Amino acid sequence: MTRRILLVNGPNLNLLGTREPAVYGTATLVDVERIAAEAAAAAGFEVRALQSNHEGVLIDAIHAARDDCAAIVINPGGLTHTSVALRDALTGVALPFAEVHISNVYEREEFRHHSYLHDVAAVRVIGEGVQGYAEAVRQLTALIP
Ligand code: CA2
Repeated sequence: MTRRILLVNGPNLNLLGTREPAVYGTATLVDVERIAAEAAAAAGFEVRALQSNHEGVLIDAIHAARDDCAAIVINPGGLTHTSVALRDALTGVALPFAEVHISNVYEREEFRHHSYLHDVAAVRVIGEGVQGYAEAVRQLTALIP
């Protein structure tokens, strides 16, 4: 099995560290990708990281992961609460995946309480800040033989 994880960050997560520090902290997307890569390396995996503001780009990357990744860590951003297509892509490739949210979505607006991924994610890490990406990598890699 390929020892590689696809790390996917969805819409607006390129803004990390530039706005809304009270909600999302001060770490940047580059920091997030480093945190995930370090956790993965400790478990013997490498990371391929992608951020996009475009749903179709995310879906294409998930499809491509079928060929050379063992698992996916994804923070779908606002698509969490809206996208059947993203759910279908993730279930379609049948790779185990972790759903990560930096903020505690259950303590925020009602519309953030529903996730289209909640029942198909192998791992969910919610409200642990950017270190949640490391936790997601640890829990997910522990599931891979
Ligand atoms: O808490 C999370 O990680 C979210 O997935 C982030 C999404 C939000 O729509 C989800 O409900 C929860 C939003 C990502 C936007 O990120 C920003 C970061 C800094 C400044 C502005 C937006």
